Amino acid sequence: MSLYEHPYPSAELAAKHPFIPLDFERRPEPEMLARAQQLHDELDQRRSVRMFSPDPVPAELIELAVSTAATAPSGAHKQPWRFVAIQDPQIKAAIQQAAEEEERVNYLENRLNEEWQEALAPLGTDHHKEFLSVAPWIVVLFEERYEVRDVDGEPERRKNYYVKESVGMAAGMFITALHHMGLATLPHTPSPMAFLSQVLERPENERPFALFPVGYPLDGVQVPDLSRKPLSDVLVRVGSTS
Ligand code: IYR
Repeated sequence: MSLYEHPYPSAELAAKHPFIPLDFERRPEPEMLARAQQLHDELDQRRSVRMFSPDPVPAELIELAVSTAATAPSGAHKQPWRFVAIQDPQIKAAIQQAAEEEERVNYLENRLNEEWQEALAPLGTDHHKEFLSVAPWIVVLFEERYEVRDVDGEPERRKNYYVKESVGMAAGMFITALHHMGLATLPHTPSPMAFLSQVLERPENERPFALFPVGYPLDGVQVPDLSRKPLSDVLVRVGSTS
């Protein structure tokens, strides 16, 4: 079989799951380098912020960020993600209250062990989470552990694959999309997060993965003076080079 033929062994399967030509443009290497450098420099500017401006952000921008995140690859193309976007001040306040209660136990009743507290010290975090009601949007990302399909009027469970990996990749693309359009966020994982399912009335097959306040950074906000690991600490090359 040549590369250009359909990979399925039978015409029946090929008809059921058709393939189409890939839309892909090869670029000259100098252009590739310039684009790669530009994206790197842009993303290197990204910082998580914990203080937001209350200025409104149009829903269309949130929709575009979610659409971009939903281009992520996923196990067996199951797309096991659900983004819940909240603007309603009452729901945001309810989320803040529940998150702060969980984090109060973490920080003040030592549910975070000593090593963890030490790791968090440079970030200056505590159990107060004002950003949850100040930011104009909260987006909660849920992972769909399984799919519920209607089969002849009966709900049937279909397993999703590599759910955490898939949803993690979508989360990264969501953060990238927000930064690229000029918005800030903070991946927040109030722990435990089960209260989000109740407050947002999500079904049994969905589990909270992470929560993102989204908005503009508060004017004059400061961020921890952090540096990123150098390439030599994050990239290992093995074997001979060509
Ligand atoms: N979820 C807690 C603790 C926390 C954990 C990590 I990992 C951070 O990078 C920051 C905070 C909280 O949000 O306070």
